[in-house]
Amino acid sequence: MTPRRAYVGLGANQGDTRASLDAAIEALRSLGHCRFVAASPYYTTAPIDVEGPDFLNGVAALDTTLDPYALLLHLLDIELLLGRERKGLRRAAPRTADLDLLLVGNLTMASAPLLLPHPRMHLRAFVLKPLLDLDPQIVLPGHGPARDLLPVVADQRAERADA
Ligand code: PH2
Ligand code: MG
Ligand code: MG
Repeated sequence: MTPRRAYVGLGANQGDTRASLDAAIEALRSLGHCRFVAASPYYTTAPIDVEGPDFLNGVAALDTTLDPYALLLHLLDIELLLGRERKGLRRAAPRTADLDLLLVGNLTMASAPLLLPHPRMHLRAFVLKPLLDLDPQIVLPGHGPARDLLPVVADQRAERADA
C-alpha cells in the first residue's frame, strides 16, 4: 500500500510541556509502519474552550501505511505512556500530553471514534500555524487551503516558542 501523509497535533499545558512534546515526538519516531517526516516548531498558545495555563503546541508529520484507526490507537497508547510516566497510574491523573489525529492523506471519515479531518482543526490557530510550517500549501479536505483559514483565527494567540 502507498503510504499516506498523516499529521498529528501535539499539545500540553501541564508539567514540563516541552519535555512532554519532545517525548511524544520520540515515541512517534519509533512507531512501526511509519516513517517520521518532521516536527514543526513549537508554539505557546492561549487555551481555547478550556480553562488553565497556556499550552505548548506543535504538529508532527508521518508517512504511514497504518489504517487511521490503528494509528489512532497508537496515539492513545502514547498519551497513556506519557501520562503514566509523569503521574503514576492514578486513573484521574491529569493528562500532560494530547495527541490528536488531524489528517490522514486526503481521507475524510465520519465514524464515531474517528473524524477526519479533525473536526475543529480549521478553527484553531494552534493547529494551523504549525501545520503551515510543515506544508505551506496544505489543503484541508472540505475546508480548502489552510493558509486561507488563518486570517479567520487571527485573534487567537499563538506565538513561536523559542528553543
Ligand atoms: N486543546 C484542547 C482545547 N483547547 N487550546 C490550546 N491552545 N491548545 C490545545 O492543544 C488545546 C486547547 C483540547 O484538546
Ligand atoms: Mg486536543
Ligand atoms: Mg485529544
